[in-house]
Formats: sequence, C-alpha cells, structure tokens
Amino acid sequence: MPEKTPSTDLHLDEGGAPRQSTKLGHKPMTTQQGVPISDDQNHLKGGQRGPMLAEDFVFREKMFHFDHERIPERVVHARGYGAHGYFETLDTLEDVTAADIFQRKGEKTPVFTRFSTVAGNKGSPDLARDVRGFAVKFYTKEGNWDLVGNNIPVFFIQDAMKFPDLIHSAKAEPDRGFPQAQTAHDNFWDFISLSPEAMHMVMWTMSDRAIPRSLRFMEGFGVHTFRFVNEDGKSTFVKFHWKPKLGMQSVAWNEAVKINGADPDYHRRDMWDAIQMGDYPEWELGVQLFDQDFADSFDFDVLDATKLIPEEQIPVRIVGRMVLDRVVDNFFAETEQVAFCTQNVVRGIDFTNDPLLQGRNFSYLDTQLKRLGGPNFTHIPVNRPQCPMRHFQQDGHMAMTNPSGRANYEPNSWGPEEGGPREDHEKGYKSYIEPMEGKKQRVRPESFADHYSQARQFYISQTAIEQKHIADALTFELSKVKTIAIRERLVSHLINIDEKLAKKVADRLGMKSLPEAAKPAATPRTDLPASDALSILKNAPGTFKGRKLGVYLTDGADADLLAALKSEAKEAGAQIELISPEVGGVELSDGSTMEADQKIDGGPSVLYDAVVVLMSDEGVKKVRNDAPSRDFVADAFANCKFIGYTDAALPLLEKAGIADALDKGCTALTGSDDVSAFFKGLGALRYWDREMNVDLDA
Ligand code: HDE
Repeated sequence: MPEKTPSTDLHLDEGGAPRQSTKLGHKPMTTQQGVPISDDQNHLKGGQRGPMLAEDFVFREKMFHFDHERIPERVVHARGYGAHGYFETLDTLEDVTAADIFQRKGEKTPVFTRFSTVAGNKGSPDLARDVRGFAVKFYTKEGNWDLVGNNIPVFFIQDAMKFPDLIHSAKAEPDRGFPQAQTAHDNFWDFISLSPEAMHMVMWTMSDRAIPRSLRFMEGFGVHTFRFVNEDGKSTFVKFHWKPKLGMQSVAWNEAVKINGADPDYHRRDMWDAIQMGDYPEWELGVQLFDQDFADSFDFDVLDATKLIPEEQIPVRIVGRMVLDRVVDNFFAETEQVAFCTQNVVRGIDFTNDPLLQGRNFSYLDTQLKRLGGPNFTHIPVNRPQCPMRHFQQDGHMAMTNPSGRANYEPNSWGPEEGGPREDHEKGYKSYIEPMEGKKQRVRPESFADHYSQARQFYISQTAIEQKHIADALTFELSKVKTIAIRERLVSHLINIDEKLAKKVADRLGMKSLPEAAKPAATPRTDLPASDALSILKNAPGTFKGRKLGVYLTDGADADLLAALKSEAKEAGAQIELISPEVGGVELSDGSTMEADQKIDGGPSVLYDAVVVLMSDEGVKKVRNDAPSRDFVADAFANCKFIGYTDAALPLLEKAGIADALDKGCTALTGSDDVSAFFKGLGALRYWDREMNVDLDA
C-alpha cells in the first residue's frame, strides 16, 4: 500500500537551500561529539561565495565518516539478509548431549539468522543460481553456538585446502571482471570438471534447489558430521537439518532470470514483508543421530562433506523449531557486522575430523579480523553473547568492555572480587577425548574416493520434471562455456552419473558424439536406492499458505470476484498483490476505486506464485497490445503457473498466444464458486503437466 507522507516545516533559505528545524518536536541533530548543529546544508565559507574554511569541523566530521562507511564485504556469502527470532526446544536430548540448549522442553533461546548467496558481491541479484548460506547464531545460556550451514547438504570439495581455488573459479574471472554471481562461465566449469569430487554437489546446484522461491521455503543443513557429547563424555555423531514449516518451493530458471531484473531484492523483500505482516518464517530443527558402528558400516565416510546420509537410513528427529519474528533495526549494524564462526560451539557440541570443517574453523575467525577491523568484534551487540562473559582479554581496536578490577592475569592470589574469574572444571567446555594416532602426512583418505554414486542417487531420486530441470541447467551453463574441451570433460563425468543425462546434455550442446567416460577413482555404484527426501516435488507442501497471488485489474473489473479472491486468499493464509495499468488503481464494476500495489511494468507475473487476470471488455482493449501485459500472461503460462481469468480477458490471452492452449491449470472465473475451486488447486503450486508442451527442448 502507498505510504502517506506526513507534513513538514520545510522552507527555503535566501540561497534556496532546504531548511527544517526542531519546531515540530524533532530532536536536535548533533556532531559525533554531541555538539548541536545549526546548519546541515552549507559548509563554512570565507564570504558568501568563498572557499571552504578548514576549521569547519561539522563538514569534516560528516565527510570523514561517510568516506569510511564501507567495510570489506565477505569474501564469500557477501550478499545476505538477516533477522532475529527464537529457537524453541521441542524435544530434550540430555542423554546424548550436555548442550544446555537441548535440556529443557519449551525453553526459548534467542537467535540471529543470516541467509546468503555465495558467489555474488553485495549488490548482486537474489535469484542467482547458487548455494544459499543458512547461518544461525544461538545465544545460549552457556555461550554462542553458530550453526553455519547451507541449503544444500553436501559441498563441492572434500578438503579446505581447495576452497580458495573453488571460490576463485566461481567468482568473476580476474582479467575481465565478469560474470557476476554466476557459475555459467569457463573458469568455474574448468575447475569443476577437473575436480570429480564436486559431482554430487553439482547435481544439487544444477537442480531447482539452487533457485529457491523464498528463503522461507528452503531447507538448511549443517553439512558436516558433528559430535554431540553428553555429561559422561560419550559421543554421538550428529547431522543437523532445518525443515521449512511452509514446505519447499523453487522457481523456474526462466523466471529466475527475469526476477533478477524485475526485483533483484526478491528474497530479502519477501523475508521483510513476511515478518512485517506477522507471517513469521519458521523451520524445524532436526538431527540425524548415529554411533561409531553405523559410521563404520555406512557406504561412505561420514567425514566426507561431499556425502549425505539418506533420511531413509537415519530418520531426522525433530528437536526444536526456529521462528524469525523481528527484522533488524539497522542492516549494517546487524546483518553486515554479524560474525559467524564455525568454531563457536558450546559444551556438548564438538567437531569431527571432517577436513573441510577443520579448515573452516581457522578461516572464519581469521576473516572476521579483517572484515571487522580488530579482535573486539564480540563487543558488537549482534555478536555479543547474552550470557555472562568473564576473561582477561583486553584492549585492542574499539575495546568496549575491558574487564574491570586489578587482576588481568591468572593464576593470581587475589580474592573472588579482585581476582577475577577462574576455570570451571565442571561446566567448562571440554573437547571429546578422541584417540589419535597416525603418520603426519598430506593425503586424501581412500575412503573419500567415490565421487559419483551419490550424485547418481540424487539424480534418480528426482521426479521427471526435476530431472529435466537438471539437464536444462547443465545445458544452459555449459552453453556459456566457450571452451569445447571443458564442456566435453564435464559431460565425461555425467556419463558416470547417468548416461541418459549425459547424452541429453551432449545432444543439446551439439556434440557429435559422447566423449569417453571419465576414469573414476572408485567404481561408481548403481545400487543405491532413490531417496524421496531429496526431491522438492515429492515433498510438495500441498498448500498456498505464505504464497502470493498477483491479480491484474483493469477499470470495470468485477468487484464481487475481487472480493471473493481476497476472502479466499485470507483464508488460505496467502497474500494478494493488485496490479493495474496505472499505480493509482482502477474503478471497479461497482463504481468503487481500488488502489494498486504495482503498475504492470513493475509487477510482472514472475513475481507471483499464481495469477488472475480480472478485466472488463473495455479495460482489456486498453492493455491487450501492451507488451508488459502480454508478457504477464505469457510468462505465467510458460512457467506453469495457475491462471484464473475472466472471459473479458480472453483478447489479452489471445494476443499473448495462449488462448488456444488453455489447460487444466487455467480456470475461467465467473463467480465465487469458481474462485474457491481455483484456490483449491493452488496448493499444487504449479501445473507441471504443462511443461512438456511449452518447452521446445522437452
Ligand atoms: Fe563458509 N565461509 N567456508 N562454508 N560460509 C564464510 O566467513 C569457508 C563452507 C558459510 O552469513 C566466510 O564470515 C571455508 C561450507 C556461510 O556471515 C569464510 C570453507 C558451508 C557463510 C568462509 C567454507 C559454508 C560462510 C566468509 C571450506 C556450509 C556466511 C565471510 C573449508 C556448511 C556466514 C565469513 C554469514 C562464510 C570460509 C565452506 C557456509 C571466508 C574455508 C561447507 C553460511 O570464512
């Protein structure tokens, strides 16, 4: 809805500069030193048109501060969006972990969560084909626990040593400075095609998981195997899962490309809107728990981050839920300055020797030092634990909370007041006592050698439509690769995953024949069963809750139908956005006026989960030749969306070339019964049966 502008006491001074004052009750503006400012429009000059005087501390301070507003963006995951909320413990785990957060059912722990893309810079668009970061800081009573995960349960590489190379290859190529936020270029696929360990992850990033519809509709994973350690020092392995309450949903690639132009902030706007409307995003936290015996008998090494444990083998046990219910007060102070570190664990949670996790434990602390400018970033409110902190660490840049008192060392012989804190032998963090022996060596364990079996398992677990999208994505990406040898090398790996997939991609790249299969380090297995949990569509939520309907209105649109749509949407827990030829709105059939949320150019159908074209005979005449209006319906159709329309809108559907192709995903709306039938179907989210008819490559 349009925001109203309050009145102002603005007046122009003799030189025409806009001046406001404290007359209406605003507080006085001051310098950083607290000195009230009398003029924020003009710098101090020698004479009316004279030079600036160096003594102008008001100007100099303002400009000095502005000049230093930027801090280094994150080297990966630069683009992100954070929100506050809470974690509620639903099931206690005191038998397996001493972690305080899992001891009391119903207890709430504050959290701060930041979602991100990986490859693009801070200003890159939200719908890049990319992994999404899913980082949660739990402010527990026994210290901060950071679960710094992704929306994909495996990773590209097995050893942290390769991370800089992976990221260099994915980011803009260094000589030309592009492409931005895309893996569709030679360097990325060159590196990937030379790194067979990446094949499982590549199946995920080429799937629709890499283009989520909303941050609210995606899963999250801790990726690595971690350890829970109980009060007796017994360890249980654990993998963490976040399950979105509203189910999973992704967009189509064709849409992603257009959304990036229409609304590059699509994901962050969606998160902001949902929280502001009280429709709080929610996830359940689940754990897969297993012991050493399972680890020893499992098909793959549980320390290898390119592998997952299918949920069919170890079910996910739900132990809590996270609700995000508060947007930040200030984006920079919180979302930008939040510092996640994988090494932030609490008593009862420990690392394993996953070589990726071990490397991360170094990198995160190191990167914060550079990004936040010193060792005191834990003093920034968003990073500060919400439990007592007592130590002898002191000084450094921007020290805010230096310890007080005489003693800044220990052991000391001062009493409890002056002597400061002491070790806590009972409640202090203790690492799991893991036996260790072996030769010092740089080596990749043989148990990490299978690179294709789980890639294949992921692929065969998908529905036909999802498999098609993977082939489409691979074809798209490799078509942007100019070097033929790189394309061929990648296809040579696909053969080891699924020959039909390899053939399809090769055909669509115009390859005359299939290259030879890449030589595997370990023979790929073909006996791993499909895992339904890996598919988005097999787990469709069956609800339109939290989704958005776009209704394109013209003058004369049926007021009763609009009212019926609004009431059904409310009942379904969905949002409606009204689009019209002019943002001022339309006059409905009953003579009332209705303001629009979007002008048609700014509200293309790619932004909505389903659309309705609610037009009158007169109204449609004005828009049927208009390109954005035609695209509105043509795109909705091409992207398999459910479409509701009034008969009067048919001339527009005709002009868009879809009037003759209307199918079961398209509903004529004549009265409120049709509207409820239309809404009943929306839970399927897309009419996928259409895809084979609208895609020439299918
Ligand atoms: Fe990260 N990663 N990463 N990463 N990562 C960073 O830390 C790193 C990896 C993840 O919203 C950096 O504060 C290495 C896996 C998220 O602030 C940096 C390796 C997973 C975020 C870093 C990995 C992640 C980061 C950059 C290979 C999923 C954003 C800025 C060993 C489990 C956190 C920063 C936020 C950020 C290093 C691989 C998740 C450079 C060396 C695997 C969600 O420290």
